[in-house]
Amino acid sequence: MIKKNQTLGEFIIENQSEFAYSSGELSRLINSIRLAAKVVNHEVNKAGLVDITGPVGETNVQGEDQQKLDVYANEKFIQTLTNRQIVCGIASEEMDDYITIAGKDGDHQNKYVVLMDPLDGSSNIDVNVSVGTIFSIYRRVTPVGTPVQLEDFLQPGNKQVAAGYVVYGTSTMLVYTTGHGVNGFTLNPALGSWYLSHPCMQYPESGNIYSVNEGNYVHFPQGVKDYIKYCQEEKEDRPYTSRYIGSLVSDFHRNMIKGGIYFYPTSSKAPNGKLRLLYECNPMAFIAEQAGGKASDGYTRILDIEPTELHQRVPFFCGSKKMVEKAEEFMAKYREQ
Ligand code: P6P
Repeated sequence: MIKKNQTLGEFIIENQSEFAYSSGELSRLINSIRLAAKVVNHEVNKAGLVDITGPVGETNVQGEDQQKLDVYANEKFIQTLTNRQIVCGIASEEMDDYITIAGKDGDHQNKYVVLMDPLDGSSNIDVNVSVGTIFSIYRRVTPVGTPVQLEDFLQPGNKQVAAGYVVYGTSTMLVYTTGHGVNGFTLNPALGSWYLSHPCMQYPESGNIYSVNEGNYVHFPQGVKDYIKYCQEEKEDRPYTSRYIGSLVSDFHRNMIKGGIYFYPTSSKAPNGKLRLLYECNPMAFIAEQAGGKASDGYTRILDIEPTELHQRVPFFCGSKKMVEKAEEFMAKYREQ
């Protein structure tokens, strides 16, 4: 039941039956994410005022400087998920390995694992550009009652039970899917409530925005170069508009509303692209497909890729279906047989 402006809490209760294995645990999981998102939003919004921006002096598993807000956001989501006794394991961009949560009696009865990028685009924090949180939720595959294992995290994206993102932008939004469409909730910071502002989000079938870091052009394979030139030529509905914020969540969110394609392809500098399969590409691909869009690595559906490592990277093309299919046509021309 979709009623515009209903609160997130009302929405979850009214749509409880849609959640896989609707034992209420997934609802409580989504509720815990909305609480953590509010807390992180508060810190993100005052980052310029207190000394929690800027590198913390350590680097994460990706070798990227850890901004203090990265560390803070990671801790807040872990704390909230652990306190609510809902998940049996968490993997994060900010942690080399996953963590196991034994549950209140140490009996490992919790059924869900969460994979997240707690603060994506964090290099934008100290220049006041929007950032985001991305999360992906699976039901564990190992027996309930035993400690969670790596295989509980290395599941293909088509097994996700829920996925979503928070965009800390001009307004703060939580956008998520449980496999029954995509709904966007806007935070009213004065009341601390999330309101259903964007029910049943759908990509326009095509669009005229392309989002890629063109500074990497010389390093792209010929198929990507040809597609970029296709976007730029004066023909049919082109040239398209180039929009690239450098924050996946923001570029994705704008393109889902206006129509467009985001791509972070393979290059000679980054043979597997930059984005991580498990906690960036899979959740965004689940949302994209639920909103009528498409997501691939240029050849293969993202959600069908069998993961091999927790932090593995994949090339990523995501957006309006017709635009992704056109990009794939150019990629196919040069595919080594
Ligand atoms: P580049 C942020 O670090 C991120 O993971 C995405 O949010 C963003 O789209 C991309 O990397 C930007 O990478 O190499 O273009 O600066």
